[in-house]
Amino acid sequence: MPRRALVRRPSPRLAEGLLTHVERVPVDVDLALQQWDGYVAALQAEGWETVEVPPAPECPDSVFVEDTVVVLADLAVVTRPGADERKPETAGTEQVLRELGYRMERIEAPGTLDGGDVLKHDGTVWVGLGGRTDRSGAEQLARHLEPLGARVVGVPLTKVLHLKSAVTALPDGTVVGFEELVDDPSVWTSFLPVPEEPGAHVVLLDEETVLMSAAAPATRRLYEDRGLRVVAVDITEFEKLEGCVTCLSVRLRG
Ligand code: CIR
Repeated sequence: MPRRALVRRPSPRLAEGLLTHVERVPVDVDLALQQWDGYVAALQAEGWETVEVPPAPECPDSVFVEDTVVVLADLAVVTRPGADERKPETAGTEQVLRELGYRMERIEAPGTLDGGDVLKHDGTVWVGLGGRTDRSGAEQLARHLEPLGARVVGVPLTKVLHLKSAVTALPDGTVVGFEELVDDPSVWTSFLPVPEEPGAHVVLLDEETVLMSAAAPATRRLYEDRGLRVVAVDITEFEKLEGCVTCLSVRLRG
């Protein structure tokens, strides 16, 4: 089965992206475009076919395509993003996944859910309940995913934008997080604190390889000491907008 990833070219208005937990720092849009090319090239070099969602130039945050959909097996649940500015972003993602043959469901109003709040590993789906995802959104997601055998667990989120800004999972299921930003690490039996905030964000490329930000060298060494191969990319311009490696793509596993 091909391993595909959805990506979406940054908007020329990227620098106007939303900010919630960090101060605005000027974004270099040309550099962001170069970094996005580097991110896409890194996925491709690791054997992932990338599929571009049609750009949404009028939506500054549209590059963060992960927030627009949750995909499990043959089902794509189109989200209803918590920020009104981001709600128009879902149409393009829905169109592409429909063309790829996915079954479609949708988070309906008044519920909200951002894909960045959804961490999946081995049949469990943790959903961060914070500024962007509410209980109705999480309940709707559970109704769509539970028939596929998933166990959906809501977790509190107050310190960061999205659940996956706080924690992600390594290939062996160890949940990694920058502890200061995790509301309740005891949710996970195997929680590993990492020394740098961007180190908490990994994209699983295969069973032994993770993609992560170049801004977390000490965490990179920690992962390498655990036997993982690490691909690191510069994404400084997206980090200024509370983005991370996870939110720049949607991985479709065949
Ligand atoms: C936002 O506030 O929605 C964007 N500036 C950042 C979204 C990052 N997405 C993610 O972590 N999944």
